[in-house]
Amino acid sequence: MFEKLRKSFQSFVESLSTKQLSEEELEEPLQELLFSLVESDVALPVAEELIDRLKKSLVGLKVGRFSDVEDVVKGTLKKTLLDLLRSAEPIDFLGEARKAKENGEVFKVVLVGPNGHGKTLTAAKLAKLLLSNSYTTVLACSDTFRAGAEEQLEEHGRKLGARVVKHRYGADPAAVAFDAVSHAKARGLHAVIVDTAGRLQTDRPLMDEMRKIIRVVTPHLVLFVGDALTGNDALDQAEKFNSAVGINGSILTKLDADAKGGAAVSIIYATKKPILFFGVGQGYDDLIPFSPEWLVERIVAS
Ligand SMILES: Nc1nc2c(ncn2[C@@H]2O[C@H](COP(=O)(O)OP(=O)(O)OP(=O)(O)O)[C@@H](O)[C@H]2O)c(=O)[nH]1
Ligand SMILES: [Mg+2]
Repeated sequence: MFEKLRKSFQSFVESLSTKQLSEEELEEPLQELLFSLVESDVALPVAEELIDRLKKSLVGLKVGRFSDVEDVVKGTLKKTLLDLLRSAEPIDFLGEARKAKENGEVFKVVLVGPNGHGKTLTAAKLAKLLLSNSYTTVLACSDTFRAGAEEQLEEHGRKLGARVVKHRYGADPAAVAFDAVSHAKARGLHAVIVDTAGRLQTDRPLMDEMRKIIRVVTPHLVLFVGDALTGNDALDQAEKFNSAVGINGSILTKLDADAKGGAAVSIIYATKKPILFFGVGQGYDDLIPFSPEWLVERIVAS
């Protein structure tokens, strides 16, 4: 995870050595950092913004006689990254579940995203998280489109001990979601996670279908599930889904297989919506709650 990004920042820090940083001295290392960030899947406008902010904080910075240039540059780098990552208000997933419960509501979450990025497995991971925090949870199979989707979710439900609501293939996905919510209400269950069909952001009828699900369910959270391995593509899709259906935040999957890590930084900055979790494997517990501090500690080595 994040090896490439961490290396980019480390090389930048090591390239600066003088006690007072001038614009000329910074020029080349900043350019290097820019290229290296883009290679690590940080989207160009995001990388440029970061470089710009870094330059503003570093030019003319006088490093005290007894302090280490490396520490000072690292500190500035961390602060700049944190500011960038904090441009989105964080969402506490379990906190939202608790609030819904206190209000006597079923906690409703809809997962959206392109096909294959990890929605179904993430739905199961979220159900596991809720179940282990004593929230009884229903999984709604609103993917009535892809062959095998229902069996896949049912298998997860069986392993987790969560009820799965489904209709026949080809049925209206919004009706499935609605049924799942009614079922939860009728039985006093706490949460519903709606798994939807993977779709391309350009696919209008499917986007309309997604809007219908959201209109019918009125979810507390609509979360975009994006595959970190697809880099800038995940970012592009997150932006498109956000403008098409409106998302509250993202979950970035397959971080365990992604050595670059730039998508995480970009997705927050570009959507101005927080990341709630990182998916880091195929097990139900391979879900890490996200915080800007956690990410910065990993990409700027102490
Ligand atoms: N290594 C790893 N694999 C993951 C992660 N999340 C999902 N996967 C795998 O990615 C593949 C696709 O995941 P799904 O959950 O089926 O993706 P989906 O978005 O529901 O796909 P569609 O239903 O076709 O749209 C599966 O093989 C998952 O096991 C993760 O965090 N790490
Ligand atoms: Mg799926």
